[in-house]
Amino acid sequence: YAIYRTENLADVWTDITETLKKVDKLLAKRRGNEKFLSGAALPGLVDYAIWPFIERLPQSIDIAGHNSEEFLRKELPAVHDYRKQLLADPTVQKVSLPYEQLLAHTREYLTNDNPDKVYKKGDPFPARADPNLLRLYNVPHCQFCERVRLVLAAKGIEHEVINVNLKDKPEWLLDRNPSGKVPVLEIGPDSQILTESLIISEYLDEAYPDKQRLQPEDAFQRATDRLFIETFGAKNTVIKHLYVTENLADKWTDIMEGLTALNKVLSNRRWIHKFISGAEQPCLADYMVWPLIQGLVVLVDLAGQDREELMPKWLPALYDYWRQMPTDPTVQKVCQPHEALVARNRDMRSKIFKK
Ligand SMILES: N[C@@H](CCC(=O)N[C@@H](CS)C(=O)NCC(=O)O)C(=O)O
Repeated sequence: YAIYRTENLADVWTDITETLKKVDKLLAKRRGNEKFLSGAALPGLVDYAIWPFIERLPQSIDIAGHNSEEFLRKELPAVHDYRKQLLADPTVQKVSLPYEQLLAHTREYLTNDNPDKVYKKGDPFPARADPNLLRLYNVPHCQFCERVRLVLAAKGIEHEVINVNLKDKPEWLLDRNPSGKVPVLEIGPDSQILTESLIISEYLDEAYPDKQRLQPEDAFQRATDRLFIETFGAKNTVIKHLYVTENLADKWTDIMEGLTALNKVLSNRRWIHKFISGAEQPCLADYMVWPLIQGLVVLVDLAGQDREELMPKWLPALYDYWRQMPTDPTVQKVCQPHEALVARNRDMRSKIFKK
């Protein structure tokens, strides 16, 4: 039962092995030299009553990250041999699931049972129940992960999300992206890996051409969109103040200079369109800059500025766009409302600047 009760099986591995060895001893004693517990040539009621437990027993070993086949052979000889006999029984073959399937079901149950789980160092790798399902390694409040989630939602691409703790990273995240950054996308049965939010987003748009296209057909327009996304990202240094500046009001002149530059980049690109796409729906470029723009307005609020007074006058492009994007159903589905973001960032800042 450890698998259902203990988040980090490595912590209780000694208890698990001790319990398993006791089971092995008990089984060896009861069975003697017989094939089955019934003492007969065929399994009896006692065997069928015990089998479901023996059948599931290796799961705790595999889910704890060890190799159950090897462990059973070396450490639990009675269980290993008894399993071999029972697995040869036609009734067991008819009724029981193959072990790999049983394990996959349990792993799926353990993962899906707790979609809010945040994986950290030492946590066993959550097995991919369906290798054809895309998997996104994610941090809910990360702007770059939000880019990818927007694209997945806008295109309606099925996927699963594994949340990770960036302060205490699981080893298997570092295996997948040695820089330790999210987002990371894991693709197909060969577990191909892609990193970098913009690259992942472009890949998704191209790999799923039957779903709504988010990039322009024209190569030059695609290139200028990319240039815009990269320029906006590179110029967005002002956001660092959220994390490094305790008193934002003190730095307001610097912050305002940064915001004005970004307002200019946006107004140069957007003209009078609702969205950067120029169409009725946002495009990939919108989904790439939107998470960054949300952060900028949070910064204005947390600096104690009167947003409704300041922005329409001095940062009109950012303001208008900030009001426009939440009309998009994908943004409504994926993004947190502004007030929630402000509260989260205030909370984060109070932890950073706690004396
Ligand atoms: N250029 C990357 C940036 C990703 C990034 O910086 N992610 C942050 C979270 S918002 C991260 O994983 N930080 C963890 C670290 O640097 O150790 C992208 O666009 O995907």
